[in-house]
Amino acid sequence: MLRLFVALDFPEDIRQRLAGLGGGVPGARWTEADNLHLTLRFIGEVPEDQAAEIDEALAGITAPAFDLVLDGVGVFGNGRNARVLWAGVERSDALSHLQAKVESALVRCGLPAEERKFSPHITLARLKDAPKDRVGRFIEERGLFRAGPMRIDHFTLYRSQLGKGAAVYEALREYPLN
Ligand code: 2AM
Repeated sequence: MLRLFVALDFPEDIRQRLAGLGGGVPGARWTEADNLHLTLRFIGEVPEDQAAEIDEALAGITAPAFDLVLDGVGVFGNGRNARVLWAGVERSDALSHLQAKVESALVRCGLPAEERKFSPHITLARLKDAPKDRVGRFIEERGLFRAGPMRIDHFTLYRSQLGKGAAVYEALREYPLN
């Protein structure tokens, strides 16, 4: 079985800037610079023959390349249940278009449709018992964060391997946008 997801990756300088946002929140586990990405679709565990079908379906996607701007930071969950600190993106029809194409390609491969609304974000940290005031201060202080525009000219199929520490992500294949 392979644990898969589809994501956008970012150039080194952008990843360094995102990683540079980290710090100052007790109970936060920060994503390493190399692991920062924007998930288009989490697939989960699939057998190898289905993974091959998924690869083929993703390779068949045609969608235009586009420019993306990263904009602001936020949190999923609130109060004592704050779970994830993230960086956001400016609204992008091209991004939504690509995500919809990925979604329908995967449904055609027999995966169940994603029920949750697409809310594009880059996970900066996972939180456990983070003090509310420190989370609030992080968001205030980093609220003006912006990066880009950057050219998005491919998307990537990743394998995730869970272990003792942070998950290890391996790029299996890149699919060009035209
Ligand atoms: P997250 O960063 O918001 O947690 C690899 O795990 C990627 O897939 C992560 O970016 C994660 O998003 C995303 N993802 C979406 N749904 C998931 C799920 N049910 N389990 C694990 N990861 C999921």
